[in-house]
Amino acid sequence: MEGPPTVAFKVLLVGPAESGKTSLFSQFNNEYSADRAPNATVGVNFKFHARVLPDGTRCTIQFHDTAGSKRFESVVTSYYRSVHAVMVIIDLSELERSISDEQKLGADMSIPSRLVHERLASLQRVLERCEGSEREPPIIYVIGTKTDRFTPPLLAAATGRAELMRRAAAFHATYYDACAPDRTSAIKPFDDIIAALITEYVRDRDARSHPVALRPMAPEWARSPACEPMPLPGTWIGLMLQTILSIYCVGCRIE
Ligand SMILES: Nc1nc2c(ncn2[C@@H]2O[C@H](COP(=O)(O)OP(=O)(O)OP(=O)(O)O)[C@@H](O)[C@H]2O)c(=O)[nH]1
Ligand SMILES: [Mg+2]
Repeated sequence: MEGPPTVAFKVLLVGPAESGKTSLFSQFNNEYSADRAPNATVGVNFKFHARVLPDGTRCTIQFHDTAGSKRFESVVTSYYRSVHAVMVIIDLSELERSISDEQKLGADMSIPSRLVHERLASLQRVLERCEGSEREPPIIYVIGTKTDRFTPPLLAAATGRAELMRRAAAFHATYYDACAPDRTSAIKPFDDIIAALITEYVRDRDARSHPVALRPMAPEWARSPACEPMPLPGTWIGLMLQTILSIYCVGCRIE
């Protein structure tokens, strides 16, 4: 017997080495420990999360936590195939440190710092790698992390964060601030991405089962004189000719 359908979604966590991907993901998996930093990821680790819709449809979301180290780049690139969503994790404290170092060296601050420029270019590469994915373009979330390394007013003024938010908006990506020790901010992007994928799936499925959604006519329009059928002169002439012709034919058959 056929059971309720199952749908699967694939989500990729990407970002530079040590940006904090595994730490955020471990909060979402209830495995986070403040006393123990995670080991650097080797290749790709994945975990499944499941949700069941009210009609019994089972949604499986596969999260792939990738290594940021350059030596795994080619392995990670192959994981972009058939992806539905990508979470790009960027360390805000590293960006800010690099900006202030450049300021101290008297760099021209009207152009984005070298590291900000590099991180933004990596966002562009993420988009290019997503071409031909299952959902094109995939949902992209940009997450600026390690916000606990800023005091609140400094975070709002962070130039690296502002650049990142601007670029995320240009890519139609949603931006989040997060920090691994703060569970609420760490798990929010994961919960939101699951909700977005499921909402989109349900919307597409319902659109397929009701392909033409016509709006019912408002009662006042139906009563309006403009909607009364109009006797067209052409219609009357046609009817008269048809009647004469049928009388003639019947007459012929009687004789
Ligand atoms: N203060 C602070 N430290 C963090 C945060 N997130 C991660 N870290 C630290 O940053 C370091 C790297 O974190 P990971 O989660 O392993 O980073 P990753 O992106 O998974 O690194 P790779 O697996 O090598 O790509 C560890 O020492 C973490 O403890 C955060 O939000 N705040
Ligand atoms: Mg990792």
